[in-house]
Amino acid sequence: MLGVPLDLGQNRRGVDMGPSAIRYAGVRERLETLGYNVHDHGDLRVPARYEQESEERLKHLSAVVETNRTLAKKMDEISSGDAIPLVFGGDHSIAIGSLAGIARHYQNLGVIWYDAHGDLNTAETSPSGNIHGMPLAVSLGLGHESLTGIAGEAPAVNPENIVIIGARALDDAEKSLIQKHNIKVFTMHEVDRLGMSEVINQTSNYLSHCDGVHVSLDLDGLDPIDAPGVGTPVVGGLSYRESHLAMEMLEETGKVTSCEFVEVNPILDEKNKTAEAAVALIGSLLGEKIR
Ligand code: B3U
Ligand code: MN
Ligand code: MN
Repeated sequence: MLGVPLDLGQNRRGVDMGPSAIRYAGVRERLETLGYNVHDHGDLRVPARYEQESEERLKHLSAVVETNRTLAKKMDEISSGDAIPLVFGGDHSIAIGSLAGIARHYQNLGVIWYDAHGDLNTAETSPSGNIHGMPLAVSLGLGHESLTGIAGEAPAVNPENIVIIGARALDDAEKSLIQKHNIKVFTMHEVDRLGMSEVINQTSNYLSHCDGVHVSLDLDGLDPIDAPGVGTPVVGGLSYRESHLAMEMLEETGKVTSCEFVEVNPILDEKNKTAEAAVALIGSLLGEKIR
C-alpha cells in the first residue's frame, strides 16, 4: 500500500486526506483477514499547496510533475516480485506516475478506468486546467511533454489496452479522442443496457491479450448517493452493488496486477462513507467473498 496525498491536480481541498481516510476505514485489517502479507509504504511526500504558483492551462504543473516522477520510481520498485501494488489518492493526476512506474514491468498493460469522467483532456482541450482531468491522455502519450515524459520514451499504455467504465461526463474533445483512438468505453448507457455482469465479461475478453491489468478506480464513478465524498460528483452513476459485482468479477479473472483508489475527499464525505466504500471495493477486488 502506498498513499499519495496530492490535491494539486484539482481545485478542492480535502482530497489530500484520502489516504488517511482509507487507512482509517480499515484497509489493512481487511487485507490481512484475506491472508495478505501487507506492507504499508506510508504516504509519499507531496509539495504543499501554499507553496505553489498556479498556471491557467496546467494548474500546479511543476508540483504535479515532481510528485508523479517520485511516484513512478516508487511504483517501479514496488511492482517487482509478486506484490500487488495498491495506491490511495489523492486526486486522479497520480495515475500518471503509478501507470508510468507499473508499465515498465509489462509488455501490454491493460487499464480499467472506472470513472464518471474520461480524464482524456490535454492543456489545449481542458475546460478547467485541472490535471486530474488529463491522466489517461497523458498515459497515452498525449499532453504536455513534462507530463508525458514521466513514462520515459514510450507511452505507458496503448489505446487498445484501455477500458473505461461508468463514463457519463465526457467533454467534446474527449469524445473525439475516444473516437479517433477507438478506445473501448462502457458509458452508463452501455452499463444499463448490458448489465455490469456482461460489461465485465466483455472487458475481460477485450483485455485478454494483456499481461497485466491495472484498475484505476475514481470514486466519482460511483453514484454520489453511495460515494458523496468526491470533488466532482456526477449524478446517475454506478451503484455500490454494481461496483462490488465488478470488483468480484475482475478478481475472478485473476488478471488484476495493481490498482489505485482515488478522489476520496473526507471533507465532503458523510461519516467516511466514501472511504468505507473504497475499502469494501478493495476487499472485493482482492478476493473477499460474501459466502
Ligand atoms: N472533464 C472535466 C471535469 C473533470 C475531469 N475529471 C474530473 N472532473 N474529476 C475536466 O476538468 O477535465
Ligand atoms: Mn478521474
Ligand atoms: Mn472522475
